Amino acid sequence: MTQPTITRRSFVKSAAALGAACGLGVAVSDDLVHVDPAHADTGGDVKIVKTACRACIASCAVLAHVKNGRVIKIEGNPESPMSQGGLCAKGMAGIQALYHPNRNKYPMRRVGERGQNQWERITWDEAITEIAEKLIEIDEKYGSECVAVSTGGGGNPHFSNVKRFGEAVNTPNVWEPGCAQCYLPRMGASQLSNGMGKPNNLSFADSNGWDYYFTDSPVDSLVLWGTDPSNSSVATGGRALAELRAREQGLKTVVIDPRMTMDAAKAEVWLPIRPGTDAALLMAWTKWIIDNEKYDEDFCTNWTNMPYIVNPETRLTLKPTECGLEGTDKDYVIWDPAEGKPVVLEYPMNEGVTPPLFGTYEIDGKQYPTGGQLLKESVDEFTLAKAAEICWLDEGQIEKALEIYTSGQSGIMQGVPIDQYEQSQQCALGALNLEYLMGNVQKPGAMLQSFKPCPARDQIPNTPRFLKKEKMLKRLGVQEHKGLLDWDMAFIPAVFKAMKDGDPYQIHAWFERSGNKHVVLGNATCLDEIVPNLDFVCHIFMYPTAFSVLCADMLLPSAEWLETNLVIPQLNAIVIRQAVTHLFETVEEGLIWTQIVQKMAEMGNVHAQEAFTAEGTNGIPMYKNEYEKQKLHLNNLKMSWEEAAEKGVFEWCTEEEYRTYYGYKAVDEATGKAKGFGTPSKKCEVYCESNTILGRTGFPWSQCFEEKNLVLEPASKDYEPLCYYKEPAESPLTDTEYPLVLTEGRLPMYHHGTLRNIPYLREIYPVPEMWIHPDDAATYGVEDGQWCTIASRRGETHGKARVTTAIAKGVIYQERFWAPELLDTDPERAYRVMNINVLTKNDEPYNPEYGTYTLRGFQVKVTPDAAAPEGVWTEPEQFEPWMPQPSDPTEEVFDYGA
Ligand SMILES: Nc1nc2c(c(=O)[nH]1)N[C@H]1C(S)=C(S)[C@@H](COP(=O)(O)OP(=O)(O)OC[C@H]3O[C@@H](n4cnc5c(=O)[nH]c(N)nc54)[C@H](O)[C@@H]3O)O[C@H]1N2
Ligand SMILES: Nc1nc2c(c(=O)[nH]1)N[C@H]1C(S)=C(S)[C@@H](COP(=O)(O)OP(=O)(O)OC[C@H]3O[C@@H](n4cnc5c(=O)[nH]c(N)nc54)[C@H](O)[C@@H]3O)O[C@H]1N2
Ligand code: SF4
Ligand SMILES: [Mo]
Repeated sequence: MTQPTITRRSFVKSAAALGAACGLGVAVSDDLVHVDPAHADTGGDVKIVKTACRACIASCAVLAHVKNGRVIKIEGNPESPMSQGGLCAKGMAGIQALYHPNRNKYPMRRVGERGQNQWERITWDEAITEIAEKLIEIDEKYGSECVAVSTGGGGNPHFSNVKRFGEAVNTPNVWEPGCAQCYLPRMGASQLSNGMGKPNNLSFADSNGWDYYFTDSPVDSLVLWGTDPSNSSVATGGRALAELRAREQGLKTVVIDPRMTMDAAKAEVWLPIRPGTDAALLMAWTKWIIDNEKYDEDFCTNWTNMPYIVNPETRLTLKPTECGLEGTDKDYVIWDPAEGKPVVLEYPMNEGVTPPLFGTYEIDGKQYPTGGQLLKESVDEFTLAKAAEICWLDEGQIEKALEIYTSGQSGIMQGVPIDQYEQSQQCALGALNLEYLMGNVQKPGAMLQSFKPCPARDQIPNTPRFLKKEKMLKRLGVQEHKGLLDWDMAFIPAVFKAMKDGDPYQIHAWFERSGNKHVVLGNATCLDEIVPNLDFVCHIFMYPTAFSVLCADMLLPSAEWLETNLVIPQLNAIVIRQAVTHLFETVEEGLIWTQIVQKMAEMGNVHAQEAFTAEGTNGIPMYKNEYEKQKLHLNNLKMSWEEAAEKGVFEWCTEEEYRTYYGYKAVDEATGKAKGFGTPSKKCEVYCESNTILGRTGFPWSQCFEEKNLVLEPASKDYEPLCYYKEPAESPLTDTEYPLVLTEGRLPMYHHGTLRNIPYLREIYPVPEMWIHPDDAATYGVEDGQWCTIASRRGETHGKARVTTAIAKGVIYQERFWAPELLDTDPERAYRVMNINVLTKNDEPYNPEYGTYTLRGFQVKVTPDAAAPEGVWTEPEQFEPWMPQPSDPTEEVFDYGA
């Protein structure tokens, strides 16, 4: 680092008392660390450092202007392949976040009771030693599975670090509030049904849909099915869509969303669907496409398992041995219409045979349907009229949308709402099946692509998997919800039950590394009953939140994005995030985990010692410092970190090499046949038997290091191979007490629970809007701009009404929010006062595959309030205490090696 730094003042080792107890909140005015409020503009040269934002998942490239060691300006880097120089308000707020007066500046230990907000500063050495001792004590007394570790999902580049930490301390109980509620269902369904690799799925907000970042993509139309790129990927996906629309040939869009989003305002068709009913509409689309023969017959016949014959008894594809044919259990059976008999499939297709997609055939006196036939029968009832009735839509508009989707090249982008209710896996399978029917796979202009993968890594995989089988089997909740095995995560409601009731064992410690868990977890008030049963809670974050004050015993200060390094693959380029400064005693989160494990190793913990060896970790040991870590990211590129950081943004292959299509047709040299897909049959599984097999055995995700082919007990009920529709458990059709359906959707100026302490962002959007249709507003006596109480069966909170026809009738929209300004005076209210997650559910029914609980599509009632909630800031001048206090860089706390 070339900037001047404040010298390290024995930060790490000194055990002397460092200061009196203090609170954390509105403006921490202790002067334990010197802060110079003067702006940096006092002469000197401006240096421009190439880095990348981390305020959401998109990682837009940034040019940071640095003067006298202080960041004075940030702007978008035009070399950025996905954002092309754009930045959103969250990114622009980077300086306010970095120099926020309430940064967690050094490790703190709680003094006084939880919730009293009294803290004392401790050294890093004290903190790490205390944690290591606790972990070893818990391991020896109760077993290491009694430690829970959680992280944040959305936008988290260090997701797998946390899992590596879990493995290093030998606990299977790692989890995060996204996962079953975000992306895993869409990703898992895609992996099970096409095996194209983890990133190849229908999510656009998670930076997929790569073909659409090139304006020459031959895409004619797109279906935005519950996704809102202009708000959820502002500078990347939102920008790319705007550019596709602006092309001469334009871009038609269909938006399926209870809200008139910015993208819906530009769409040909807006379908304001009732939240929680997407599966019904997906099934109606499937039926219409089959009935109107709009499917791609060639793709369906040759590259899906629609023609495969299914055994109704096993509910799996028929094996040759089950019908008197010669072959193995790895073979499949199709119907030969010319011969009028079943034959064993010769991959990819028997010469001269065109097997039927639909129909039921008699073999030895028994009836056997094809996979396609079962799909057809499953959607039989779902006429457009029926879907219109269930989903509160206009039948004609549904048909218009279908006509757009089925003429020309299209693609479905499926967003996060479908991951947030019971039918997560069903909706993901349903949408994938539409794309398989249309043959929208790996072709130019399609959503589902498997472009050339970048050899560098943005996540260091947790391939170590050095958890032993007996520990793996202690992972809470995965026996029933085996889809969680894909991400090596535990089932949140089971973890909370273990914390609260000690069932099946008591969790004793919780390490939480992200923002405000009270704002992102379903039914977040449940933490009140849980946390008192824990011996030790450690929170690792950049600022104090309600979770810090109400739950934590120790706070560790993590680095802001302008203080961190990362390698980020984007399309055919790599974007580098590099530390522009370093403040106080903050530490990059990945390295905090390393320090803890290293200390445990020093103390003689064998498992921790193994974490640093290739043998103990199945090949990828835990890195010891920042340099080792960056090397791990870059080693396949044979490039040094310095070289990469100097470039900032660079191509690792050309656009032509990157945009590879029809990979499934390429010849596999080993077999001389087409490569196909990554499923057992090498075909896209429209009849997703892999889902059923997952539920019965845990395959393909049940391997652990010790036992590669672990077979788990079956779940209590079969996982279904095809999408089905279930009315939401809390339903407006039957609920008279709570008549309105609630849903959520992203705000462009915040990321989950973050940034509510940023003055300029709060100025733009000070409190959450509660969208309500004018007819409902009239019914419940709500005026535009009026504060309201929203209540569910689990609690109540507040929002400020926006009366608008931009929301479907009968539906309420409000996004998560909290009030950091109340942390000092009333930390409970800080998270309860306007937080939708005091209303959401984390109880049954759960999605069978992943255990998804319900965050969207449940019932509420609305009543007008007499006054605004006390103490919530709304006026620009009120945010003054949070204005940035720039300060000089400090030396890194730990020795990062060279
Ligand atoms: N009601 C309702 N609830 C929801 C959702 C919803 O739509 N409605 N959405 C769900 C979804 S999709 C998700 S993904 C989850 C998100 O819930 P979380 O995953 O808990 O929230 P994130 O913001 O992703 O958490 C990541 C946090 O980590 C911080 N962070 C990033 N890098 C670092 C680092 O290096 N160190 C540390 N210590 N912190 C870092 C970020 O600032 C961010 O606050 O919420 C879920 N909850
Ligand atoms: N600014 C910002 N950007 C973010 C995030 C953030 O917190 N803030 N979070 C990141 C993360 S982790 C994620 S997962 C992505 C999510 O990004 P998206 O997938 O785009 O998700 P949302 O914007 O939450 O929801 C999309 C739309 O779904 C609509 N919707 C609500 N309920 C339903 C329903 O039942 N059916 C249908 N069809 N639509 C419904 C909402 O009105 C909303 O407009 O965003 C990422 N980007
Ligand atoms: S979209 Fe905004 S918050 Fe996300 S990385 Fe880009 S600038 Fe940062
Ligand atoms: Mo997410």
